[in-house]
Order: sequence, then structure tokens, then C-alpha cells
Amino acid sequence: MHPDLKEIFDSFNTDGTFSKGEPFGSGHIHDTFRIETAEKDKNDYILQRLNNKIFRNIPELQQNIERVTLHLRKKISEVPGADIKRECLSLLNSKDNKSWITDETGNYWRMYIFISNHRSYDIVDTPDKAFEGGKAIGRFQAMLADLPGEPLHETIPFFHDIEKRLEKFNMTIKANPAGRAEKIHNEIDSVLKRAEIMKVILKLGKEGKIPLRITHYDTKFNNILLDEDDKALCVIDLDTVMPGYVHYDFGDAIRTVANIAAEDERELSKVKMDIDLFEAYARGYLSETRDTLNSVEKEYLAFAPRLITYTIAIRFLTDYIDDDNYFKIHHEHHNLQRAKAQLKLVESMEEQYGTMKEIIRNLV
Ligand code: ADP
Ligand code: GN1
Ligand code: MG
Repeated sequence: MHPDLKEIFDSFNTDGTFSKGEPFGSGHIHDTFRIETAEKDKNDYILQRLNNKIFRNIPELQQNIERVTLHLRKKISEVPGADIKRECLSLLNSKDNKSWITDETGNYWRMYIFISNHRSYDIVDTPDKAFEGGKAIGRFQAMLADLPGEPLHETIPFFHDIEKRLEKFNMTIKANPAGRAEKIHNEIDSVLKRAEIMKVILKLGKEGKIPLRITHYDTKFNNILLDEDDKALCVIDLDTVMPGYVHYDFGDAIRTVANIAAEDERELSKVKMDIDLFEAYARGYLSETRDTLNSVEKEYLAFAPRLITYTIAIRFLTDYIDDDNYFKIHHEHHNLQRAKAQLKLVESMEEQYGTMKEIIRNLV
């Protein structure tokens, strides 16, 4: 059933009259619509039907985003010349004063001001863009370092916990609900043979050598908007901002910034990590965080892309075996195709690991 976007739009305190609403963007989780208003001088909006199968407690999720955007807003407004409506996500309040509404079928909706004149990329083609992405995430982490109050809610517990991801993977293979596991031995072997080495970041955390910091947890490049000159503008998709290791954000960004092919590339020979894009992102990121990170955090930055690319590969493969319950898919074997491309990317990172370590050593 098509949602009545106008009616939902009208439940929020907006400025402007609904003109039209269309599906927007290439996110894998929520249903996202761009709402255009009739007046030329009023904001457009982003309206999202939230995925409450994945995010089980929407009020807590929204409370996190309210706190995070309020804090970012304060920091960004202190910068002379800041364009707050474009550099920070702005949530709209509903007519009953909450940052979300529920419709008559129990779906949750929220609305943001549409960030005008932004550029969003699924694939990055120049070191300059990669550098800007690194700066944006570095600044984002720095600005949130002094968020006051209680720790943020864990909107998805154990989100990048590789031990938990491996447990779930093994359980799903055993249950094999769609009869797919027997057809993907190569991919399953490729995951299992790397399992031990991938636990190193968790181990460093448990030993107290790397701290939990406020991290974004979903730094794929299309969650970093650039402006019309391809300069860093705004970090979006704040659903998973919560305590984590900086390696998670660094790794996920490199997974998408430095891959010269699409996340779901069918032609595996095209999938490769570009070392210049890696270097440029790392340079941008470290320009903002060099003085904050400890030496162990810095030392393991080069490893992070292998871990996160592997983690996302496991998640795509688990979802494939589990009959596609989690990620939005666009054709029958989409999750398998994504997993294969990500595993190929892990191989490319392994081949270039020596150079990645050297680049980080020279930058820190
Ligand atoms: P998902 O979790 O499904 O990826 P996102 O919150 O990332 O959802 O939104 C999906 C897409 O919608 C983004 O990749 C981006 O293209 C677009 N988008 C989200 N919020 C805004 C905004 N405030 N202004 C402009 N575009 C946005
Ligand atoms: C999802 O929400 P989106 O599309 O930006 C996913 C990420 C994955 C990514 C893979 C909440 O990101 O963890 O890395 O797909 N988000 C969630 O493309 O699971
Ligand atoms: Mg997104």
C-alpha cells in the first residue's frame, strides 16, 4: 500500500505546502522520500518510514539523534559563516511535539530538512573527495567527543562485534532456512579461514588498549554529503551513532571510498582498493584526529578496512542464507553478489596491507 505522504507530512510542524513526494537515495534500511514544497523559498524535506524490525526502540533511537544533532548544532553555529541547515541534520517536530509520528498501521516516520545542493556519491573517483570524506568523519568524531550526559543508547547492540557476527553466521548456516548454504561453500570457507585474525580489535578493546569513543558506525560514503564544490558538508544517517572503536568508522569509510567498483559489483575482476584513495581519506581523517588518537589506535588503522569489509561481507552472506530478511535487495541473489564483491575487496586489501601500514606510519 502506498503511504499517504501528504497526510504524514502534515502531521509535522513544517514550513511550506506539500507539493510532491518521491523515493530518494540508495540507502539499504529505511524507506526514504524527498518531499518538495510548493513554495520556491521554503525548505524541501526528507521523510523516512523507519525500519522498526531493525531498530527495535524508535523512541530511544530518536532521543539519540535529538541529542547528537543538538550538540553538533551548537558546535557548528560557533564557526563564523556556518550554514546550519546544510551542515547539520535538522529534525522536524510533530504537531504533538515529538521528533517522530506513528501512522495508523503502526509505522514510524520522521522528517528532516532536505540538505539543498548536496552531492552524494556511491563511488568515489578522486583523492580530493576522499580527503574531504576523511575530514568530515574526523571532525564529526571530534565534535561529539564531549557530548554531555548519559552514554547514548545502543540502537543495535553488538553491531560490529565480530565474534557475535560469526556466531550468528554459523547458526544461520546450521539452520539453513532457504537451502542456500550448500551452494556457497567457497564464500563460507573464505569467511571461516579469516575468523581468528579479525578478532584483534575486540581483543585490544578488552585489554583496555583502545578506548570506546562516540562513533558513527555507518560511514559508507553516501552517508557523507559534499557541497556543490565537493567539499565536506554534512554527515548524515545518525541511527547508529553510539560508543564504538574508531576503527569501525575508518574501516567502513575505506570500504566504500577506496573501492573503485560498486559495493555489489558483479564483475569481480573490477573490484579493487585504490591505494591513492586510501591515502587521501587517511590524510583527511588524521588531519582532524592525529592529536586525539592513542598510538595503538593509530597503529591499527591500517587493519580496520580489512575488518569492516569482512564484517559487512559476513552480514550480506548471513542475510542471503537467512532468505534476505535484513537488507533491501533489488534481485534474487543480490546479497550473495554483494558478499562476493566485499570478499574480493578484502583480498585486495590483504594484498596491499604492507603499503597501507607504511602510509599510516608516515601520516601519524
Ligand atoms: P538508510 O539508513 O536507509 O541509508 P539514510 O538516512 O542514509 O537511510 O537516508 C537515505 C538517503 O537519503 C541518503 O543516502 C541520502 O541520499 C538521502 N538523505 C537522507 N537525509 C537527507 C537530508 N537531510 N538531506 C538530503 N538527503 C538526505
Ligand atoms: C546499511 O543504512 P545504510 O544503507 O547507509 C547498514 C550498514 C551497512 C550498509 C552496507 C543500520 O547502511 O551497516 O554497512 O548498509 N546499516 C544498518 O551497504 O544496518
Ligand atoms: Mg544511509
